[in-house]
Amino acid sequence: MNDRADAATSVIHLVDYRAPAWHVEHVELDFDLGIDRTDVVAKLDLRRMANEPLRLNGEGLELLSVSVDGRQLGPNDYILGNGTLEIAIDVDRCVVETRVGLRPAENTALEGLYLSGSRDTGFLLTQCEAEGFRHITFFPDRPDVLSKYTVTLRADRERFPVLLAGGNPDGEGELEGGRHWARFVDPHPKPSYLFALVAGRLARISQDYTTADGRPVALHIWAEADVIDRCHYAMDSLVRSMRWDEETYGRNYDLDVFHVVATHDFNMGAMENKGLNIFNAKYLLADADSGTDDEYRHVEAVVAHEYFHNWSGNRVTCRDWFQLSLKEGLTVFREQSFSADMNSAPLKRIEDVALLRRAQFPEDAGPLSHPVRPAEYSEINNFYTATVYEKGSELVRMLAGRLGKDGFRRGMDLYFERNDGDAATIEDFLSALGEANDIDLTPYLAWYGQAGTPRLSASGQYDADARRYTLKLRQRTPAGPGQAEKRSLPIPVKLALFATDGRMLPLKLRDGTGPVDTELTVVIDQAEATYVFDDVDVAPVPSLLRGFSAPVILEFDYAPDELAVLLQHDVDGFNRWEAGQQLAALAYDDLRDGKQDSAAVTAWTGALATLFGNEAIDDALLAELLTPPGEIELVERQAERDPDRIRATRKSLLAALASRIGASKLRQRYQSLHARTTGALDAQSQAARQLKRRMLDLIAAVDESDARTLALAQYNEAPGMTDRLAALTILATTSTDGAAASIAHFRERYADNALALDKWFAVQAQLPGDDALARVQALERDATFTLRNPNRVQALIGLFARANPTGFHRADGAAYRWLAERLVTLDGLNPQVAARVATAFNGWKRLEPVRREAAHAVVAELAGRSDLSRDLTDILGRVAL
Ligand code: 0A1
Ligand code: ZN
Repeated sequence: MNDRADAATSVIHLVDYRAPAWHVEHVELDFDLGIDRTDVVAKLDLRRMANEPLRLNGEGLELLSVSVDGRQLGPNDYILGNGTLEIAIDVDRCVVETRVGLRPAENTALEGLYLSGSRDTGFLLTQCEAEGFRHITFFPDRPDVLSKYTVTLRADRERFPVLLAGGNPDGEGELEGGRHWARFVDPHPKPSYLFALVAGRLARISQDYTTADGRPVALHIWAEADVIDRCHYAMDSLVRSMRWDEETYGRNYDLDVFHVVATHDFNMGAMENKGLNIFNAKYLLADADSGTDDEYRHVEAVVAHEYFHNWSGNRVTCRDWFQLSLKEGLTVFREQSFSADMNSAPLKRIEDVALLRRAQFPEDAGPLSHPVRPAEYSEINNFYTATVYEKGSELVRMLAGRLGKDGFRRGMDLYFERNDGDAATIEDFLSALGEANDIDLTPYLAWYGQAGTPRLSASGQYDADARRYTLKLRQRTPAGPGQAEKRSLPIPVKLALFATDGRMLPLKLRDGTGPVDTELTVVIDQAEATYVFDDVDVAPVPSLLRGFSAPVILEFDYAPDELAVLLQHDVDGFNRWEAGQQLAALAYDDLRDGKQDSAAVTAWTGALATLFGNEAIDDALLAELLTPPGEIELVERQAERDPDRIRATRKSLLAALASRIGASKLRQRYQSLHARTTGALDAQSQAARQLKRRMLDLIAAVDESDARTLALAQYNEAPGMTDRLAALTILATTSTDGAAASIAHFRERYADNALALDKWFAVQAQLPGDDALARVQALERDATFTLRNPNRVQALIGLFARANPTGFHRADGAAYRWLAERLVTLDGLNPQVAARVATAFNGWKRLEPVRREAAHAVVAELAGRSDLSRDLTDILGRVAL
């Protein structure tokens, strides 16, 4: 487990890819499980593919013995070191058997085999993606080595009554001394990163399922007894996901059992291990008393995501880790489509694009910027990024849009058929999609290799005499780390033209083919392109990039009134919201610059005040429309960032909106929503809660004491967590001292609920202002705080650093220095989590000068250390550049 900096400099390049020299056709694993000590025997059935010695990966393993075809090797028969075991072998087929010892209870990195929970009651589990399997046994730990697995687990029956591994069950029985065994056979060849086992005391809920092609499947969700009742929504989501993949992609599940396990100790969201998905409890548990509406949607989405990996990731896997987005971008796209089908499609699109802008755009604009398919890496764990996942999904969405629904399905069928049971590349994906449709998609490959968010600038000109509208588009991608010159990309721009009265105009594109419609998509694949529309009656307002048809930053010099037209009338729910966001941003700039009579402020607040009274708009969309860009998005738009100023200006923006609508109307709306609030989970009830929350925020912007009165009543009467947490947040943000009683009450009420306690830490970690750091330091001393639990670390330290701009970016740099100390301690326990938290330093170069200097000093000092993990060293090295 010792990754310390010796390996920090080794960089792996995509162009160096070579096929594996040895295949493992079959692997037999035998585990003798114990918390302090686990022994693993691995028998690898090997076949030579190239004339090279056998090199197996293995890290942190105590090697007990090794044999080749039954012959024990002595220490001179192999080379052990630097994370590999090398054996010279002169036959083409052989069986290599190794025996190793592991120490699960000492594994705080949560990679390989580790203990979740306490020694007395916790359970053992594994996490192998990306390179965790080498912490379990010696193996060619790379995704293009696919093998059939037979796994036998042995353990004390009392301490480990439940024994699980991926694949189908293949027998179980008693052993001497109160021990027992269970065996699992997986008929589908898989890479080592998809291996998993779980052992311990776990409760379960179960459901029978029959696939569309007639296979009966036993579905089991496992969790510790105190939380098993909170797994029913996950089961419901699983069944819906399985049906959806059958109906939408014709993909059926392919084993007799499907296990899902919840753990509180997990570095990421969840993991798609074949037949044995393992979830961070945060994304599996949901109950009315402690789960928010957002969390229900996340559970639904993550359950679907992991299930969909069974085809996009497991049956067709990645040739190497550079292709990570092949499975992740595609699976995020599938998951997003599923959620859109289950909920409201336009709202889902708004949520996804907002996330892309909040997480991926900043990543792509700073020193950690990398292509969706990186060309090199030193630590693959650091590439499970918003770029690989979210931007990767946007690329699949563009391809799907280009092919249309039926064409995309044809392409996906061919992709699965051709690559089933294999390790594939992005090229394989594009060629299958293209060939199934007789379309050359290779130009889209450029999107995968080029980092940075492209800028698309547009300008329009109307000639009233000629009744002609001319639209000019230009594209440019800014230079980034290691990529100075950028190519032009194919950018699909879905567009419509509106008259100022809200009518959509027919689009007669000169030289265009196809019937005249009110919406069409043009693809600009050069630096510049011009489109001429004939027979245009009136000067139009263009609605561009509808549905966010490409992951770019659109620059169009809209007048405030034009944006107001789109905000009022655009039928594309996403673009309607987008027009409001653009308009709010213009209003924000005016307020920041102290402009008294701002046309943008008037247009924005006026349009929203009108929409506020429009009964035809549903509550959820209205709530979104009434939300201006958040502090993080606003920070991104500024050349030099001063978080205090951004926060203050955003507050005045909210105040302007609230006064325009009027406090009494806001209050009335709040009250009528409140009167019909229940804890019900249907879309309408959720939308009502969301809008109610908006009302409270807006009321707080003009009358804090009124907002506090309403929030206190809401906190006390809340039928569920969504209302309770929203009220607590308002109380704590408007007066932390005044919220002390509610904060203490919440802590007491949820003392035994780890996920609810995380929310308690999270709310307080995000409270703005000068005393934020002291508050976070006090919270660190709470008896329930620990650096050993990733969720707790993210709730307090991660959110403080990433989601509390005024608190973290103190001008005196004290929070930067504090974070640096925590990172060093955390790194000694869990390098992956330390590296993730450290990405909070990503944007330091664009801070205003005083903060920039303070951040730079801390980052440079940290980056200069030689005692940190490869994970953290890699992030710091890139951030410091
Ligand atoms: N493949 C998982 C994400 C994941 C990646 C790495 C992990 O451990 C380091 C764990 C999970 C997914 O996309 O859901
Ligand atoms: Zn995934």
